[in-house]
Amino acid sequence: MKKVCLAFSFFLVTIQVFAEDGYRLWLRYDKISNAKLLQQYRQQVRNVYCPRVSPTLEAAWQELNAGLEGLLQKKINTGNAGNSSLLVFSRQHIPAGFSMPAVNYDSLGAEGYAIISYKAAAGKAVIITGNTHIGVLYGVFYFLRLMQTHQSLEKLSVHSKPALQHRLLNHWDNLNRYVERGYAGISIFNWHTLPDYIDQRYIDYARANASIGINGTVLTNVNANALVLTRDYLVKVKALADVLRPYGIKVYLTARFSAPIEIGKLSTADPLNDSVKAWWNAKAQEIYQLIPDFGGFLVKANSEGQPGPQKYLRTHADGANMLANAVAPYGGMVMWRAFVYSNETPEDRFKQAYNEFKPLDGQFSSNVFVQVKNGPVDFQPREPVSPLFGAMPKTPLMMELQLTQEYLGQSTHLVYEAPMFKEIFETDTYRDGKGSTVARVIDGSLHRYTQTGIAGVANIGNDRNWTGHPFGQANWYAFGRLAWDNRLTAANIADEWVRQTFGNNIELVESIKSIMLASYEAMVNYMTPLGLNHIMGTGHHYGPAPWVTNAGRADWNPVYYHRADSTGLGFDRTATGSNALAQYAPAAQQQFLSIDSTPEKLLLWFHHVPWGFKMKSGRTLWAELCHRYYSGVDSVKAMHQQWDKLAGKVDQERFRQVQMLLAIQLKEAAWWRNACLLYFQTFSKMPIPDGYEKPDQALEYYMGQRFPYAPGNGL
Ligand code: BDP
Repeated sequence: MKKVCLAFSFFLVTIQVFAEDGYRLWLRYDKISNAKLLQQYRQQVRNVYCPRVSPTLEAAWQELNAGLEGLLQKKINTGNAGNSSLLVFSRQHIPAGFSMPAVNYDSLGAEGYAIISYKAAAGKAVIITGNTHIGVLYGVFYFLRLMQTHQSLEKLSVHSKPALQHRLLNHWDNLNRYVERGYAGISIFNWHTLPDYIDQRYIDYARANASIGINGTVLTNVNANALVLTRDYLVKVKALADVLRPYGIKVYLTARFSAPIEIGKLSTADPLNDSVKAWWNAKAQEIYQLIPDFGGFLVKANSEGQPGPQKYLRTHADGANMLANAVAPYGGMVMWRAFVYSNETPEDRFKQAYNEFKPLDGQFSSNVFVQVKNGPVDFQPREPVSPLFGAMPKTPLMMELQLTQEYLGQSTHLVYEAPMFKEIFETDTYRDGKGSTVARVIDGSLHRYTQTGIAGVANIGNDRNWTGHPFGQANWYAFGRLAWDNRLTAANIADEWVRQTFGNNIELVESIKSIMLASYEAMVNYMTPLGLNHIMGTGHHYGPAPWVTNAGRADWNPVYYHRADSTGLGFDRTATGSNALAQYAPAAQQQFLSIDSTPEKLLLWFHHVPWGFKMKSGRTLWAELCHRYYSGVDSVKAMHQQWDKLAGKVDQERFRQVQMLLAIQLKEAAWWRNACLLYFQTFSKMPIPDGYEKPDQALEYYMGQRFPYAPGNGL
């Protein structure tokens, strides 16, 4: 008997392992675990009326059907408008003679939805509706989320529309499928087998994105390859566009500025040259013939070696407008990146994007976005916000966030990014008085932008679970949810995600949430506390290397950023230093003017602080630095212990995966702490305070580490 049981349980485990490989993301639709609730839901959702009059409503029906069958474990009957308890239709298809409950369609815009409970002749019913079919699909995902997170379906009265118009993923995927800063396998876009082979993953990718409201995707790397603009590739792009379209997702491509030379055989890419303009116009026409709703181009120009208009002594506006004119007749747009800095310019790198773009405000065509990274340098664990936010009232700014954790532990560290996104959104730029938050710049309410948007650099690859680390999925999820509604809290979003991804057991939910919510600050502490930044390894950006002085250019060296010397630590960006502070609005500058007034979490971004300076805790800067590094590692220890307690409550496969990854994170957190403190100690000349476990290796050991095959950094 025992043997049979063992064999049986082995069999079960095998099934389980298969089922919980993370592929289903947050769209798992497993049977409602609470018997009473299941009973209620079954009574509430009987017949469904959903006329499948378009590919989008077909997708809505498919999702609803799969979702409900999974959650309720019963066959779903289709009904008519009179006898159904769930009705799904758009404003154009209100059934004849149907007495509609009050829906404020005018408040829903082009993508919003309403979900309303009402009393029908046949009993209680719910309608999911919107002005458009895509609005309805979003509503269906919302409804399924309510059930997956065990919410009540009674008295629903939801009206929701997105805060931003363009909610995009940016894939940094190359045509050879290598993903720049990708830590989850190779690209999901298989250019070799497209257009004839449509991987199920494309459809599941579309579903996942639609479920969180993402409505656009840039398929290719910002370090662009012109080949994607050739006919051979465009037919492949069209195949992807066709798959994504029913889910409301437009495709975009990166445009290599020198494409007219590389694939067009012209001798120049000068944006004011007539043949160049004609080439791009013809290219746009060719693209739109294949893909009538093509979104447009994303461009990295004159940045890190990418070609651009400055080679021809033209401005970024000249370059952007030329491309914008080419796509304008078809309703396309151009996202022109502000991530520019030059090694020929001796100016503080922090200041360069602002110096370059601020003077161009007002010169861009109306279908151009300037796309700005959240901070002035480069996706560091914690950055102040870019001074461009609020400084370009006449130019819609699109914010670029990084979901792939290039500088945040890549895909071995559990770091939930929503608290960071929220911190960025809530920062006050003071550009138009108090309350001029970054969120209000981006959602256009501050300067009445004519178009609004946000982009997240994707963390997706062809790993079975999409993101490498199972918790990387939460960052993709949180990005979409916040792009839709930036008022959601990091805790709300974590709650939703955990319930859908791991289950609704309250103890489990609370404990995973607390791990997630502690993780961002923990990572900042063990990597770059107090406003340190850019002290990672060269090239691959893996691990600590604050000692590096020999990178290709001055502003790639960690020493450029931390400026440690015998007197102290940090970069003076006040008037006595680079005066980058002057780029912020006066009221925003105020808080950073003196060491005392600067929030400690950003201190070393703005000040060179003496080692002996007394911090708010009463500790010296050096002792505080030690304290932060040690507490960061302690937090990871606590996260690890909390996770261990979930044994048996999380499926075995994901439990083990996360457990092993947390062990790596703990090891690497201690590595960051030890390497950084030993290095900075060579300047502070102060001991690591008593009571702290001492580094187990000497500085030379850490400095001698090499990682030639660390992922994410080119082929
Ligand atoms: C940096 C990445 C580099 C990207 C660049 C960019 O290290 O791979 O190409 O940003 O955003 O963070 O263009």
